[in-house]
Amino acid sequence: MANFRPALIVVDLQEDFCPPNGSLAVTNGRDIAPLVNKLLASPFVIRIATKDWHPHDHVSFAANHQGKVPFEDLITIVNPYNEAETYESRLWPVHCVQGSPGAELIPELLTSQIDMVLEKGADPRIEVYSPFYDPFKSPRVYDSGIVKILREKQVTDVYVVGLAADYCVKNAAVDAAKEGFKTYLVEECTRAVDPSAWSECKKEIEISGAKVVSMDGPEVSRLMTAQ
Ligand code: VGL
Ligand code: ZN
Repeated sequence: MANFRPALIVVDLQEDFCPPNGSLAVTNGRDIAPLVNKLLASPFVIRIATKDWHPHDHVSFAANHQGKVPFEDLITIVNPYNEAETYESRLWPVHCVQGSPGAELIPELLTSQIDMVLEKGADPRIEVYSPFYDPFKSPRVYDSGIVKILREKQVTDVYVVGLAADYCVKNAAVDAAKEGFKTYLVEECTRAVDPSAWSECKKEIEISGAKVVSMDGPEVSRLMTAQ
């Protein structure tokens, strides 16, 4: 396996996305930690954790829009540099406010095995689910630089885990595939905000070229035996 250089991206495994107290708790979100830790022990070229990292006045908080209901209502996000470019985005409870306890990575995660933490969502004007870049085509408002990091490390394969499956994890996997990495979303290491829509969501992920794989499958076993 001369040319197998895997990277792991642990997306938003933060208190606010986990029971019992998270403001945007994903059902059973905390339960993925032991399996994520197991993956972290594999010989990845680089292990990156991302954090959702919002200011109080973030556009995705329903509380910042009069009369809007979290989880239900949508808002139109406009490219601040190109008002012709817009997208619809869901509104959420206040979550992952910069420096708050809810924005902390959960203590169950073996952070000593993580090489780098990337924060996203700091621009109050736009919603960014992907740890790669925002959904705008031109000009792009946010770019984390993760593609450069992965290329510098000559990464070939990207494994994506974390929360939430149907938002940030999905967007991370889709963008990794779009950038040409062989991409795997490890299903046991994620949970969805809306589990009833997960099978439909998986299809969308696979259309992008990323594969939804199992902890017991060959893509993960290969990690344990690779060097
Ligand atoms: C996320 C909703 C809002 C996520 C972040 O990490 O999936 N979901 N902000
Ligand atoms: Zn967020």
